[in-house]
Amino acid sequence: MIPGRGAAALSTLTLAAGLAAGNAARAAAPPPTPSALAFADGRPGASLNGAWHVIVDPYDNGSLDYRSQPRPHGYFDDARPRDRSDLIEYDFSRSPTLQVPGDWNTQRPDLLYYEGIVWYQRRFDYDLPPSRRAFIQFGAAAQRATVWLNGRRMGEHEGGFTPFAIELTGYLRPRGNSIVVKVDNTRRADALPALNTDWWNYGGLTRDVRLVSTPRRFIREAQVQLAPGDGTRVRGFVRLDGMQGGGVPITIEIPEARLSQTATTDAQGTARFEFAATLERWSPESPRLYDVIVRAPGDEVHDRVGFRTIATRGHDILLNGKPIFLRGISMHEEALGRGGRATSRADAGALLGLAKELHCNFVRLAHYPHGEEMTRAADRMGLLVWSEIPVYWTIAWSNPATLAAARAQLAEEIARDRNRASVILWSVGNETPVSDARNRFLRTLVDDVRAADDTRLVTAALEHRAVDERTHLLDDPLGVALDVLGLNEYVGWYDGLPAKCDTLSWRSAYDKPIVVSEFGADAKAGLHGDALTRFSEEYQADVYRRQLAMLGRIPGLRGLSPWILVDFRSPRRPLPGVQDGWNRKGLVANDGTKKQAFGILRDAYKAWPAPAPAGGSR
Ligand code: GCB
Repeated sequence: MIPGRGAAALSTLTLAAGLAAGNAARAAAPPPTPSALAFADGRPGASLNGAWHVIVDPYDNGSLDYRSQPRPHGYFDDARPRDRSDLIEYDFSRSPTLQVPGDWNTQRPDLLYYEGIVWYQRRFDYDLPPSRRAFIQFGAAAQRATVWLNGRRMGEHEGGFTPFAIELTGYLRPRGNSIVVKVDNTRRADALPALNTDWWNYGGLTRDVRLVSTPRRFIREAQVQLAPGDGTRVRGFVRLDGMQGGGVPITIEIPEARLSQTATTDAQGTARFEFAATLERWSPESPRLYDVIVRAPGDEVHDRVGFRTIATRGHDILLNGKPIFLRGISMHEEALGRGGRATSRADAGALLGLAKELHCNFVRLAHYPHGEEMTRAADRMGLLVWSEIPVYWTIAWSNPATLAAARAQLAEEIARDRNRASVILWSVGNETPVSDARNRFLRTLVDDVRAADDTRLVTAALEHRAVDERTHLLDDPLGVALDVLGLNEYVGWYDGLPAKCDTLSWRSAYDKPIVVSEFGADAKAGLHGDALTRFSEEYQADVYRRQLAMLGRIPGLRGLSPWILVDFRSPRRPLPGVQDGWNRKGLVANDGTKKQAFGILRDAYKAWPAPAPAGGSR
């Protein structure tokens, strides 16, 4: 981000032009069906976490020969020399190992800033009964992966934050399987994220890898949620894989509520259902989860599901029909204390535990889908979630392949978390510069969300513009398509000094709830000065104090998620002795040290006023 960019980004588009652009040329075909298996963790199989051999391959030597032509095999297979004269210039079995799940950057000092290709390999045994199918499921491979099993190329995946599965049925051996994964985190202008971000581009098999065994016909996906409305009806669908013809009976059970309902699949293998139910509502104060069991002949899956409704009315966000104010914080998926990607339930618990200490009821999981441990922990801990895909800053808005990749990531994110009560907001972009091409792109994503999931709201983190020295206006044309307007602003840091907060007024072109999705200031823990000393804890604390006073003057403010919970690694931040490669806007340093501003936000949230009556504005 550049100083003052928020205030200077004057849009030349009128609202009407933006609308027209949004309506034109929307993508007609639905995005591809995600490959990941819902409920994979509860199925038989084997974890493939642990030590994998790796070959670091900056020149793509595994795929290309010295003329940069594809090798016949196209990859580093698990070859060994046939005799002592045979020339093979690599050997997985004698190569070092890296832990999976985990980014490669923080496991080896020489890989800290490495961007490129790493080949992962491991061996495993798995005796698959003849009546069953097998899949390998990756929680995430950052940023793209190609997978070979026993010398055969099985599939590939693009997008570093969402799960995918590849079917291995028919190719597994009971003993001595060798799996090779080429993982490539090279940044590309047409990818998501693109070339420029303010976080580190961690590479690797960053989430769990699991071998999953299913019956021939199995439950691939199911949504069981409260239907929008008065919260008295459960609605959803169950999709089978391996169908021949329709008419398969499905049962949906919620034993603790003594509910058991049936439905029947259509010719495509999908059963839709809706039934009346009296269920205790999930909320941050009472994050009640029920066991839900879905059965099809020969298969059953279990989930822990919370039931709540979320809607907007005028400026209000209504959780279970009642206005709620989102007391939030933004966070990256970086492990507290250790740095690098958060990978475990304990990592998720530590980060969200800090949010609870702040008296938050809301977290913004920036700027890409975080691991499933995070949203499951949010379900258990009673934290509402904003979830987003890395459509960040400037991307290739006019490139159809980029749009396809964004749609695929969004579909995969929704499919993974469609039963998480905590997730209330799908965000389609962050600080994206207004243009016709961008509006078309983002409107397509909004349409996709609406087609895939009517039990959550759509948002985006938008910029604003200065009408004059004392007035800022939120009128991004995308606002017309969103339910909730995210607003990023850095008054007091990139935009003037902290005292600017005291005199600024805000206007919005929309009668919709606003969530200030970012504000903040850098402070190095332990660096002290006065309230005008950049990078001191006092400066950051002053920005928080003045921002909190100013926010009450934003019309329709219904939540905030200041930037950010914990300092995070960013190559855009070189200031020696202060940043040293870290964005220091955390309320907490990566070693867990709390800065002064942590206490200011915690106290403000603890005493936060009750929300205004429905329909009113604060
Ligand atoms: C922003 C971005 C966020 C940056 C932050 C900053 O507006 O959305 O990704 O890290 O500003 O610190 O500049």
